[in-house]
Amino acid sequence: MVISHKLRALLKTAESVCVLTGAGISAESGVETFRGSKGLWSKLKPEELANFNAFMRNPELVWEWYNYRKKIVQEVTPNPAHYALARLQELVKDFTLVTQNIDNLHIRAGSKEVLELHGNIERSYCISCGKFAEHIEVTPEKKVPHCSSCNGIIRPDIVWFGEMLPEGVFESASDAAERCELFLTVGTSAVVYPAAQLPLTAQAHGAYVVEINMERTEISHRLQETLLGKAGEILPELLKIREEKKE
Ligand code: BJW
Ligand code: ZN
Repeated sequence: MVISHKLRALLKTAESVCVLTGAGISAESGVETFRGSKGLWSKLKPEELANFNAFMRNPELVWEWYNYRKKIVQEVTPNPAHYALARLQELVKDFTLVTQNIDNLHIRAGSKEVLELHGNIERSYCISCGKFAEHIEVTPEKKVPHCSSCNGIIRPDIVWFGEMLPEGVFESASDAAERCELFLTVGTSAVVYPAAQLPLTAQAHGAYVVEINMERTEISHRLQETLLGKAGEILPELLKIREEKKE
């Protein structure tokens, strides 16, 4: 992998960095991505599981699906890519981590104030009164959890297609993209909006935008650099360059 002089220089000097992550950053932890021949959606149809109408039609099925995935993400551990970003945050004055992932792995790796665009699988809330649910349990006997206050149906706190992102979160991510000097887009196919807009916003405001992915994506041709390879190998390399700055 060749790291350009420009990126090396920015890694040493940038005081404002914004990073967007997607499912690919957790692939090396053992969490399946969505798209691609081995992705979750090569086997399952998102329109049957990842929208509100599908949930209302068959909440039992949707809960079974999220419960299964919740178990997986609880069993896996963060990988060197997650840890590299948590460490980078300590070295950069203005650092913003924006994730599309719902797997909680950035927080478990020690990242702070993560902007979660698409929710978090560890949380859930009542569709009637909006109250967050504490310890929900889905069992063969109790397949759909209900609210302890109003008995409404509880849903996972995940942003499905056609739903608005959590209030203020995308706005904070856009602000960070607009003011950063260096923007990294890591392990995302960049096809889901508005998240995929962030690298382009950063670029329009003068940032140097670098993509880290196993393959080129929909937006590669518009960015300054694409580093092809595993996030768990490339991000620790980039971190090393930042850490060398101190010597
Ligand atoms: C590695 C690697 C390694 C592998 N190292 N890399 C036209 C029709 C209908 C809707 C729309 C439309 N145009 C736009 C829309 C809106 C829609 C949208 O964008 N749709 C497009 C797909 C067309 N967006 C929305 O609906 C959003 N809301 C919205 O816009 O609100 C306004 C609005 C309201 C009302 C009406 C209309 C608009 C909400 C989007 C929510 C997305 N939620 C999901 C599902 C969660 C459910 C679940 O988890 O079960 O979030 S979609 C799914 O995709 C998930 C992800 O966060 C998201 C992004 O995927 P990501 O992270 O990029 O993963 P992959 O798998 O795609 O890519 C992985 C990449 O990693 C690959 O490139 C690999 O190469 C790479 N990789 N290993 C580095 N080791
Ligand atoms: Zn309720």
